[in-house]
Amino acid sequence: MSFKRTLVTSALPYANGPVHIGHMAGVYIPADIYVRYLRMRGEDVLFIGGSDEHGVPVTIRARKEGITTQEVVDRYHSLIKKSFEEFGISFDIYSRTTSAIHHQFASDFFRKLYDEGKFIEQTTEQFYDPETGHFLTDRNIRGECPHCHAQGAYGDQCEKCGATLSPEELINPYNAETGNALVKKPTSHWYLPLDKYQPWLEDWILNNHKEWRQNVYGQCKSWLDGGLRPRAVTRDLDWGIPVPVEGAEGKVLYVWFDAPIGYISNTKELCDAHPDKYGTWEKWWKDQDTRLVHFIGKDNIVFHCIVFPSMLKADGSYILPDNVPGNEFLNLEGDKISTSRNWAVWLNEYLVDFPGKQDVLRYVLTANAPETKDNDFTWADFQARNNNELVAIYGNFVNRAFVLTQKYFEGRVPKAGQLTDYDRQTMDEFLAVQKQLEELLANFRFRDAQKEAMNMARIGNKYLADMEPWKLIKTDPERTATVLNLSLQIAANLEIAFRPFLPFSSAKLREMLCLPEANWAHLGHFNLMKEGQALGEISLLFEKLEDSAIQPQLDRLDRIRHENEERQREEEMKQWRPSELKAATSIDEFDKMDIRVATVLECKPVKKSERLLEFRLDDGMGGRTILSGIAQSYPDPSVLVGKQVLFIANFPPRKMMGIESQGMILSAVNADGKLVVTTVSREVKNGVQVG
Ligand code: B3M
Ligand code: ZN
Repeated sequence: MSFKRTLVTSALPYANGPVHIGHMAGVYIPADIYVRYLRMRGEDVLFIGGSDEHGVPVTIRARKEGITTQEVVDRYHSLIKKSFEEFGISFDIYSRTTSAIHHQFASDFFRKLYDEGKFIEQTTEQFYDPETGHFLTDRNIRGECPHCHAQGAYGDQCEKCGATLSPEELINPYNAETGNALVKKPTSHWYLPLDKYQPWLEDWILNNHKEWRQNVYGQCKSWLDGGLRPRAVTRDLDWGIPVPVEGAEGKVLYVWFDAPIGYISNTKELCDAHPDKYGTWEKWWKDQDTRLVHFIGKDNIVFHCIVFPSMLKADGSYILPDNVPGNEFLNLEGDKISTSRNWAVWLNEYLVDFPGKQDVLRYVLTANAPETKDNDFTWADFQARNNNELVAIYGNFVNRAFVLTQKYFEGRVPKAGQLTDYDRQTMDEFLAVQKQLEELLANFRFRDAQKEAMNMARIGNKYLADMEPWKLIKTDPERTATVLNLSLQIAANLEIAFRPFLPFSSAKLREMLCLPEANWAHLGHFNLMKEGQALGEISLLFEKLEDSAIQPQLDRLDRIRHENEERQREEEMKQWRPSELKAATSIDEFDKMDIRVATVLECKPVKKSERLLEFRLDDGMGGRTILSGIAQSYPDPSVLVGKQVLFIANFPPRKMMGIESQGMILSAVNADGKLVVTTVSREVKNGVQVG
């Protein structure tokens, strides 16, 4: 199918925190590369972005920071918008879902489906906090996990054992924020009957979009195979777009209902403001000649491939996405990126530490784009890619071509003479790589595409190294002129090829080369630089990054890791509740245990064991050795030396790691899981019994 125009959207980030490298690698950089590429090809394209300002995450943030929800979204919307601008994410519009236009548009969208009877209304029992008068969302409900009995499991998941939960399954559910016990109360909501759209979705996706990325297609298939059920599109909340139906007070549109409509309302906002430039919004959303592409992360796949298309289909007047390039996740130094745990590289902070180095981050994130599987960002890789690729290949080539031209030809593009076979071969190689590059870009394979752009720079580098103009100049100035002419032509081509990926460096290079306006159609031409034309001022495209620039980043992450461990400990202590009493026992049973007191003479880790400590005890009976699995709780075991401890003296000896253990030292298991050795409150004789 051929299209007249392309409408590109990128997921609307929640305005509950700044943007981090995971968002950039998964969504915004790939979308931006694609859009820049299409624009350079002269295609009609719109790039829509905006902040997602409704939903529970922003309200949680507001309560945490003690400010109003509006203040939260205002703060983060500006911060996010600024970061996108600073990193050259070239939206045609970046708006927000609290805008009046969006509220009206989303409200009308709902109302039309409501009037046409596209929703079903259902009453269900939901958890309610009688003290605050609020219904609670799954995430705001906590309680005891029915599987592992950990305290503080969430209404949707237990973080201890990983089980997926529904709030009904929690034992003693309570309001996560107030701690109040919850009751069930009936409430009615509107549902989009996704089951009705199932056959249509199956045909549309499974039969007609086999070309979608495997991860996206696969997720859709598993949702469809599992059978779709009606999905609530309203919520009991006081933050959001009011449900435009009489008697629905206190209810708002579900955030995942209004947010994707934000793509449309933002398009409308743009088109209404500049009708001459962009035409009508309907042209972009209702004309079959428009191709719609959604850039998203993997957690958003179901909403963009199943829920939103069903909403559009229910309305009936909209086009549907042609492709949904969904990415997997980017990790940071081996751990999942997390806003709440501050485990991220934030864009605003990055620019403070690496001012002007937007393209380095863009490059590294694209090189590690999680296109087919989760991927990892590490600072070591960041440094290596900067030094070994951007500096050593691309930057080095451009710099040499430039410096040599200045040195031998007074900074003017030298005249090209007769081309040799090797020159032609170099150009052919370049053209072959270009073909690859274009194919990869068209297929959303940006990571490999960028590799090909770097391969173009490699071709230039190799050409210079093979031709050795610095030697050639002594014997053959004319041939040197040709070599440098071709090198400068290659440099001009690199400016074009890298422009979608590294827009800032390309702008810099364009200025250095004094390159006249060039677009994608000029790529592959080796006459872009005119003979005799003066070059501009030289500057370095990229700079080497020393270890001293990277170390502070690693130190910061270490600090955060430590803080998180501390916080998790505190959280566990807070959530702790005593375990249930064991079944009744008797004094006779207890009497069988021979518990005594001993003084710790020596206490040291057992070699090759992460768990075991070896105790040498004065038990008043000639001494004994006991091994105890508490090493994790005592990083410095010497603190136990001299303490009087309780131990079971009549366990049969047991060999572990080649050492015989003669009994068991008693420890209390603290709320954070750490073991604390028990001791006596006043000195007693070693060997006395406890009873
Ligand atoms: N705000 C979720 C997210 O940021 C959501 C995307 C909305 S796209 C319409 O991952
Ligand atoms: Zn559990």
